[in-house]
Parts: sequence; structure tokens; C-alpha cells
Amino acid sequence: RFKGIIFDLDGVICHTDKYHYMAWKNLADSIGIYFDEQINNRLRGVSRMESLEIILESSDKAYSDKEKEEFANKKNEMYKELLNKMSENDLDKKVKETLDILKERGYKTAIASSSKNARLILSKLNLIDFFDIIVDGNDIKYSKPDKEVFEKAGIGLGLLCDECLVVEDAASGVEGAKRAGMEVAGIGDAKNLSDVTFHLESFDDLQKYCR
Ligand code: G16
Ligand code: MG
Repeated sequence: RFKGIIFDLDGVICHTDKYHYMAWKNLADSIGIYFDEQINNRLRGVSRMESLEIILESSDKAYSDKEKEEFANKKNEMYKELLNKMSENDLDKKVKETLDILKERGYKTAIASSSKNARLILSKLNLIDFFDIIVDGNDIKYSKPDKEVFEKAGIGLGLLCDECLVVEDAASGVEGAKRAGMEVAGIGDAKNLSDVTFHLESFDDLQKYCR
């Protein structure tokens, strides 16, 4: 039924979510703001500046735009240091196996990520040439839960929205995909959301649903 599979990056293809957490935690500690894994889960799929705004909700101080810019840069520098240590070994074998199988079966594949670091991550994982199209945080004006990133990925694949299946781990991403008129396979945090058509325990299930 589907002709293209559109993958979220962070939390689906790789687990850079743990690096986002470490970098935000470090920033929050350095300015004395409370931050935990539960707040971190709200940042999934959300852009960098919007993530910072969510973190700053825990503070009663008002920060200037310049300070916010500095905080975001500081977090990103730390995050990139962690990304630079990544290699092909950080790509889960099952994920790679599934991508290869889907390609063999004739599916087109795309990345739809809110991250401006998506291309860096994909090159570290040796996946930069694998996907038919990569749409990331540099290509969009509105981040998830907007539909923009998914619509652009669908157009890039040359497919209609209802020919695309989106694989997502975040509520914001599931919402964006639905707004684009695409069906969703939810994994991880998004597995049991009500808007999700396919509930993935692992990538094995994706292989099962995409024959
Ligand atoms: C990812 C993460 C978010 C992050 C966003 C922006 O999105 O899930 O937590 O805030 O990208 O990342 P950056 O600061 O690298 O531009 P996705 O859509 O790949 O899950
Ligand atoms: Mg994600």
C-alpha cells in the first residue's frame, strides 16, 4: 500500500536523544535550572529554540534574546562534541538491516528531522547517501508538530501523502505526520499513541508491515 517510508532521525534511526539530554542537562545545571528526563521527553522532535523555551519554563528569571541565543549555542556546541564521537558502530544492526530490506523491496526512503545537525549525524552513521531525500531543520520554517517537514519529504520522494508511511518516536512528529495526511508507525515513546496506525515494538515489526 505504501511506496515511501519517511523516517524521523533522533529516537528512530539513532539514539542521539541521550546526547540531547546530556547537553541540555549540562546547560541547565550551569545556569541553575531544574531539568530531568521527563522534561526532556517534551523536547522530542521540537526545534532547538523551542526546546530552550520549554527548559526555561522551570526558571522564574526572564532572559534576553541574546542570552537565549548564547544558551542555545552552548548546548549545541556540547551536543556536537558528543556527535563527533559517533561512528558507524552507533547504527543499530537491526535498523541497517531493515533499511536495506525496505530498499530491496522497492520502497523509497526519506529522513524528516527537525534537527539542523541531521546531515552531520547521518554522515557519522555512514547513511548520508542512503536516503532518496533528507529534509531537516535547515530546510523548514516550522518544526514539528507542523506538517512542513513531512510534506517536503513526500514531495521530495515524488509521492502523494497517502503513499507515505512515517516512522516516529515523538508525539510532535505523529501530530505533524497526521496533519500532512500520512499514516504513522509509532516506536518508543510514540508506540501507543492513539493517532498511530502501526505500533512498533522494534524494527522487526516494520519489516513485517512493509512487505
Ligand atoms: C531532533 C530532536 C529534538 C531536537 C531537534 C533539533 O528532532 O528530537 O529533541 O531539539 O531535533 O535539533 P538540533 O538542535 O540538532 O537542530 P528529530 O525530528 O530528528 O526527532
Ligand atoms: Mg524523534
